[in-house]
Amino acid sequence: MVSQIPKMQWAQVFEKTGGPLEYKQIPVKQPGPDEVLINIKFSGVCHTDLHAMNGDWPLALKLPLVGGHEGAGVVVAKGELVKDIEIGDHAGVKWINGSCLACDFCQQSDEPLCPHALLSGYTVDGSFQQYCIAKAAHVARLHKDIPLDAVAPVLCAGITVYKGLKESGARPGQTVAIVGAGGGLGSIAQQYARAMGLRVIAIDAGDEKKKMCLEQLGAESFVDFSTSKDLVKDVKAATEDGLGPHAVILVAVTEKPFQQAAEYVRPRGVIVCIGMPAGAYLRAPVFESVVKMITIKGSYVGNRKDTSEALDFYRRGVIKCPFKVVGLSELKMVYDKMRAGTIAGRYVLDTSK
Ligand code: 8ID
Ligand code: ZN
Ligand code: ZN
Repeated sequence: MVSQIPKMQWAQVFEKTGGPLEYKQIPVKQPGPDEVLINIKFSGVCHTDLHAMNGDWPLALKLPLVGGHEGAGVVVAKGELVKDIEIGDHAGVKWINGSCLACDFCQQSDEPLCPHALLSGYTVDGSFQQYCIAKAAHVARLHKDIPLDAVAPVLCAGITVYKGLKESGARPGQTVAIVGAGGGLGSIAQQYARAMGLRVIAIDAGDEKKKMCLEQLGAESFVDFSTSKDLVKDVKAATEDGLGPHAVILVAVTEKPFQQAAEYVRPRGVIVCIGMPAGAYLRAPVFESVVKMITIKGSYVGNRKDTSEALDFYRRGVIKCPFKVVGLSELKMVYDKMRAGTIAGRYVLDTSK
């Protein structure tokens, strides 16, 4: 098996924040004692990867860097301490590449909060390469009956929105507004919300995303933020009693919707912030926040249990992620479309092209 692993591989690399991206050959690395080497077949492209290349966040990244954290593939090598995953198994590289497993947060299965967490495609090289290393304890276990292209977006977008929906506390029959509904996280969020018995108001822009949300993803209504004259009024009006949604899942990449949500969320409602626009601040009127008893919180990816649960929803066939496959060589084109906000759903890269 090991002899089939090449010495060199194709990867998308950038040397400094701001780019440019270079599609080139780099060496394949050997896994450490507690690591696996995964032959990545497909990798989703998350807006986080673009934030990383732009240097949008106040968190240092590894340079030069191979981005990517929605990588699905096959285990081809493993370190001597790895006992519970075998060569030939299917596995996924997610944002949390590894964590210390010993700190206060890791002890409570809150490993995204681990101060020593390794982040795929950010502090360690990620899945925009053909052979990627990850800590065995954290790789997602993928059943062999799951197609590797379709499942890739679940490895970040799916886990994150599933966790965010749980954090919202919304119960079956209640209504959730998904802000940024036509993007990668937003489109999958509608599917998880439906599978969890929630009613969905989708908020985004343009006819392509509107059609996708209403006809494919199960939203009951769509509010176009680019044409609405009074967004707060339109979102409230989309609920039967006009009192607004019980929860708001913010997955947009601009600041404005983070300032608006408190105005349309229902009294006792919960606003879950997931998108991370560069330099953005939250703002909510104190008076309304108090008298409406609003909760505003952040939600950050998911732990290993959220991962297996999110994958289980997918495996049971109740989640369909809209995705388009292009070659790994075409990442720059995907980033151009992402910057323009014209991607409906997710792009998935085929690492063989
Ligand atoms: O763990 C986390 N918190 C986590 C995990 C994964 C991703 C957070 N994220 C973050 C990303 O870093 C990014 O900031 O979630 C955000 C969304 O990622 P994405 O879904 O991969 O991005 P996208 O596919 O570009 O979709 C964004 C959508 O937002 C819409 C756009 O039209 C697009 O469809 N949008 C914008 I820009 N402004 C909007 C507005 N005012 C809006 N939708 C509604 N109202
Ligand atoms: Zn992501
Ligand atoms: Zn830890």
